[in-house]
Amino acid sequence: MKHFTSVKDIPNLKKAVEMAFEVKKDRFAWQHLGKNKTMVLVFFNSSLRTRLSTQKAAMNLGMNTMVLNVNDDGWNLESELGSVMDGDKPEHLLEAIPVIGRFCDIIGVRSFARFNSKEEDYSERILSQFVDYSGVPVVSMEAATRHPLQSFADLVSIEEYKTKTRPRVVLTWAPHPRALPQAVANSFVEWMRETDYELVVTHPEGYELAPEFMGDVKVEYNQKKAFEGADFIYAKNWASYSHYGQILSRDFSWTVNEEKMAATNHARFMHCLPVRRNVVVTDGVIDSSASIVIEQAANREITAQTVLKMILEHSKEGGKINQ
Ligand code: SN0
Repeated sequence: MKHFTSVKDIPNLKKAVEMAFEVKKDRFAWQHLGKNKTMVLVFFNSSLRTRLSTQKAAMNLGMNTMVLNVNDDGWNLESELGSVMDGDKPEHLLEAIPVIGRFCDIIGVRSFARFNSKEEDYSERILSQFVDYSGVPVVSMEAATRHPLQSFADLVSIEEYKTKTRPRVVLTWAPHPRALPQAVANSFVEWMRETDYELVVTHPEGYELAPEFMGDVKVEYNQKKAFEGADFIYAKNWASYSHYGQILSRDFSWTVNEEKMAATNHARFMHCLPVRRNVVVTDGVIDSSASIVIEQAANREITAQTVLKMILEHSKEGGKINQ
């Protein structure tokens, strides 16, 4: 694997999950792989888990890490091709990206959907520019339409906690005060479709995810029905895709609460975090023993390390890494 921008980059997902469990058993067993190698983490947006887990993962492999918070520390970067740069952006990604690439062996990049236009976000312009111009492997740390490092940790968490081979996994929309990207939800669906789990997505009308992510996945508009018999409840807000970037509902009747969890098959509660308590999920649920959100977050280190390990191993086998 050279780049990691979606589940499609993983040659064998079953093997990757097995590898994640190997890594979890002894995360310091591959320190030699990253010796004298450097990862740069580029953030266009805020981060807590991704920042810490990815750095920790790189360090577990013996790598050095450098972090660039573009909005705070760097030049304001232009991404549009052909733009006349007489505004407030002094540097273009066309220079910034290859320069960053000269100082490292792997780049991680976080660049959320900007909600200016669906076409712009869904073209993944920024992420693609990193892949095209950096000259080194690129790891998505959440791009406009996907958050694959999160989804890999979600999958490993479900594998850890499932009590049957084919659990019923329910992705539920939940209310939120801000318009959030579809990336986590898109990616979760994309990864779950690679398994043989029973996947159900529930949301109010108008919140349908992009068809290329949903395929033939079942949508159940009645949240109560969707929860029946569920083994995992994954809550997440996203803004509308059809009415792109808009908030169509703030309906608190979609908040995940104790009563709804009681209708499930003793389901585990999941969320990628950060989570708005008593908006997305009640204190009663997230503080209960059903909640695995902290373990899920802890698995971010494990799966990020698995991804970096795969990239380093690929480069060792002759795939080009810096110089
Ligand atoms: C991001 C999102 O894509 O939904 C990152 C999730 C890993 N979430 C937020 O930006 C939440 C911000 C908020 O105001 O609650």
